[in-house]
Amino acid sequence: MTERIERVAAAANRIRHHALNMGEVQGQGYVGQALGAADMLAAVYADQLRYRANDPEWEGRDRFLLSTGHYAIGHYAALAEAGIIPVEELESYGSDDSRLPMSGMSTYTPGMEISGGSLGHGLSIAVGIALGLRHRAPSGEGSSARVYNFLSDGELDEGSTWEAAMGAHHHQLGNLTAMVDINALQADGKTDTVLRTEPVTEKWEAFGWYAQRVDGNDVGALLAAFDNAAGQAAAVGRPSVILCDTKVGRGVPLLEEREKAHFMRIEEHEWQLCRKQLTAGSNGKAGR
Ligand SMILES: Cc1ncc(C[n+]2csc(CCOP(=O)(O)OP(=O)(O)O)c2C)c(N)n1
Ligand SMILES: [Mg+2]
Repeated sequence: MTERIERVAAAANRIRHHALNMGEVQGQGYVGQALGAADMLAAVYADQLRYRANDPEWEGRDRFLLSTGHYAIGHYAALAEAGIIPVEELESYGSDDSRLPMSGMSTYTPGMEISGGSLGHGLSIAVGIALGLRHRAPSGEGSSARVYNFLSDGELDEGSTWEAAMGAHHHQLGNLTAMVDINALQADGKTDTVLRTEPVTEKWEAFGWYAQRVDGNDVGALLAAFDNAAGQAAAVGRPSVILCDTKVGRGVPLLEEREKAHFMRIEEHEWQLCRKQLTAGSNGKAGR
């Protein structure tokens, strides 16, 4: 397990560096979310997902659906880490004619399965894809591909998320795993001041899901949760959700302390400091 954790943590560290480099291109953006969710994204791309880097539309691939389109910066970093898009392309982020627009769009980017910016729709699409995969294989036995849906705590405000949750349970979608980034933040402020969604774990359980809540910045805890989900949920046809408490800006103290963290403006002279802080924090403990 130690080697596995180190490998994923090192990937998370690279994802964070990529995200800072991309953020600098625009001078602003959803950098805090990328840093906060880097461990979740690394756990998916460096440990869980079956994919072919040179054939992103390979039929047998696991599907990773980014419901939160504004997290695209973190997702692009993960796609580069996975070898699906070239690292050099990241510097085109948000520019005219780039394949990497500021909000994730499936028509532009290899490996971006959906256009998720209209929040609250990702889980419904994931349910449809998971059902489709079950029915689709020529043998009639269904595909063994899995569907991962990444959503945010803000999306738990949306009724459509809970309709989809009910549907997944009804259809016994053991091939579906949802991951919720609980960073306690939304565009309009702290999540508990916008709409109190707690107790979150109990809600998912009541909707029939196998729910686990973990520190989303602890790679070991994330991997253990994926292992539990595979063993206990998928086997009995139960959808599973991993509720991940994360810290916005994780790994860069300057950004962890920002008041306005949803969409950050970072001054020119601060980027180098951000990188230095990230490197200092990760020395000797890859990715953390
Ligand atoms: C259906 C819909 N309503 C509103 C918005 C505007 N919006 C963009 S990001 C955001 C915040 C959602 O919460 P969360 O994803 O938890 O925010 P973060 O953690 O990134 O701050 C909102 C309301 C949207 N994109 N889609
Ligand atoms: Mg949030």
